[in-house]
Amino acid sequence: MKKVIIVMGSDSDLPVMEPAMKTLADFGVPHEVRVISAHRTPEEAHRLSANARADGVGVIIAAAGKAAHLAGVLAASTTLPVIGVPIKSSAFGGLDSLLSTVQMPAGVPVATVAVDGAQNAALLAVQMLAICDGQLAEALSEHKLAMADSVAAKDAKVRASYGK
Ligand code: RP5
Repeated sequence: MKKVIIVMGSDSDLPVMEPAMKTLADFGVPHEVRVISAHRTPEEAHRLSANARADGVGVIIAAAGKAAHLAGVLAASTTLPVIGVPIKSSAFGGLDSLLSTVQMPAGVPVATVAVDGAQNAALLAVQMLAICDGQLAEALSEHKLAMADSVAAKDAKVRASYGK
């Protein structure tokens, strides 16, 4: 199976991104985690991205905050899908990160999830890998059923408390 690489602009992004690691582990998807900055280590960002396909990577997840150019910079040097996670910042609550990540020029797409949307980034990566992997697709179906069961259980509890 191809692996997923999670790249963060700083180790300060790690607490937000931990659900992504957990989700990939839950689906048995091999993954690596790196701290590489579009601004502080731009050469390493280019090197990782340019070599990612040859290194067995299927999807890149890039998380960054503030002037969050990491996902776009990685997308510039690869034809692999890049999923961007805008990290909530203190000054603008993540709107700065969201716009920096999502507003890519035509020709270089970044699939941007919600601010701090680490779990959805991982699920989207799994869904991309599942295009050509029946077992992974089956695991995703089971995950959806489990989510529906959990909502049904909450519904039953609320109805029992408040009637109807
Ligand atoms: C971004 O700046 C990082 O992705 C992080 O979200 C933010 C702050 O980084 P640190 O100053 O905590 O290293 O590049």
